[in-house]
Amino acid sequence: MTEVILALDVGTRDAAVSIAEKTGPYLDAIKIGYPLVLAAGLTIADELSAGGLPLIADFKVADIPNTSRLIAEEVFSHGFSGIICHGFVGRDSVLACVDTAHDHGGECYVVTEMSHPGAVDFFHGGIAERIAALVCETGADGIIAPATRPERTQMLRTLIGTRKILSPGVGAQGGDPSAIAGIVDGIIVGRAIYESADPAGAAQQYAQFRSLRGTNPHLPYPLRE
Ligand code: FNU
Repeated sequence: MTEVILALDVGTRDAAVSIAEKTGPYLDAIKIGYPLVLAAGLTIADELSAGGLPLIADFKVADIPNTSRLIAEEVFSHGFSGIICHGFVGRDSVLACVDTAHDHGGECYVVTEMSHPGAVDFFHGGIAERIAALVCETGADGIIAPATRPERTQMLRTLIGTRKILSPGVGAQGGDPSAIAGIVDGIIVGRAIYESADPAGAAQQYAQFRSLRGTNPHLPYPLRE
């Protein structure tokens, strides 16, 4: 099943709780990061995780190993089940996040290539491929790869095998869920759900793509595993 992960980037605690409650039945996880945590405080994570859905911390951790470990410790003491870190910081920093996540029974996802247009400035030319190799070496649980470039995400799939791919960029950034859902383990959707006049209805629409997992026949790279 291709999971539906809500990127809950709203600016108040009340909006976050209200949208999480309305959309929860159609979601597999919720992802929060700087916008909500800086606005509402980290205790919003305890509150949302009490709702029962897995909660992913999108702080794109990119620091020295010790600071990365301190950030990850804080994350996992507030009910999160996963953390997102950057890969370009190198093996030791990624390992700090991976090891801390695993010490707490959680998961670590590494950004291999971002979804926005400017991501091509640095991630293309071999960097995303090197980060994917690092993901395999460090035992990270999966990658973040762009729904806006399904052919790149499919290429990354051949490098990481059955590790998970969570894919942002669906909806507001132009990514087509029917083009990406078949090659990833989860689509990450933010504004197209939380800015909708009917967030529950929008989440329900995206939930229809759950059944596409492993079905995308249109892309050139075969799955390695
Ligand atoms: P929406 N996000 C992203 N692209 O969009 N973590 C990346 O490459 C990446 C991310 C996050 O556009 C982004 O920060 F690594 O409203 C936001 O929280 O659907 C969400 O995914 C996309 O939100």
